[in-house]
Amino acid sequence: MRSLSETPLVRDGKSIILAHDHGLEHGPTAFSEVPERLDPETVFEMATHDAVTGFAVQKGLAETYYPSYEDDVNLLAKLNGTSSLWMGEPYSPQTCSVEYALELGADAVGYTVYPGTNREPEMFEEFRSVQESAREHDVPVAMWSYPRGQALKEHRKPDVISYATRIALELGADVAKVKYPRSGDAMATAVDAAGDVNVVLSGGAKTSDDEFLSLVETAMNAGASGLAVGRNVWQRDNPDRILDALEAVVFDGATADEALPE
Ligand code: FBP
Repeated sequence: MRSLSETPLVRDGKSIILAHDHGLEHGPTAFSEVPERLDPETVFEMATHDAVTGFAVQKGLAETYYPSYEDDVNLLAKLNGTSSLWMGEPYSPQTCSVEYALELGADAVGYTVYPGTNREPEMFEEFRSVQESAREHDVPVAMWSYPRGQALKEHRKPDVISYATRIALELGADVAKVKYPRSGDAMATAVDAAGDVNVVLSGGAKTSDDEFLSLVETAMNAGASGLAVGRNVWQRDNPDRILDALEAVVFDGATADEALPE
């Protein structure tokens, strides 16, 4: 089995995954302030930035647009997803197999699991089959580990997030993508709970340059291996500017202040 560091998803042990599955997960309103980005090609272009080690999209976008970008972009095929029209218990059905993702040229695969929901058993079982196929084909697996469900009042509680990273380790993921547990100390605990699994920070709703880069700096100081970010990049007017700054913070250890151009 290849180690994660031998794959293109990681550079010097770190990753910046650009996520662009929001057309499915959140719907076209996610693009209302940047309507030109409804055209997936505009975001594929962003993924050619040097900072981006993986580009997470659903198979429909990969089928249509990835052939023009396969030399410049590392594809992380998202293998399940759900729309915000679904009002039932959180659940993310499988939309693509590992084998089909590889046919599309995927360098890595990603899968959302919602621990704590009534459908956790099904999701664990479905992740089992994805993880085992990924091992068979020697392709890394990133788990979007997002605890949800009626018993959870607070999705970002420190204990909940360290449980989320631990679940990624226990179920055999290579990367755990988690929401920020509200402090650097809690992030460090979540990183410890993950053992040798790389923990990446989920970007969240768009915030100011300062606020976002400081959050990334705190997460990196806490031992995170980078981030998987969507809206905080492609909802910005100047995505290259924030990608340059993220590259400096994640790969070069710059502070948020150092990374932000005047
Ligand atoms: P953001 O950086 O925009 O939060 O994207 C990360 C991500 O995990 C996406 O892959 C996914 O579409 C979205 O967040 C899910 O967000 P939520 O859990 O809030 O629906």
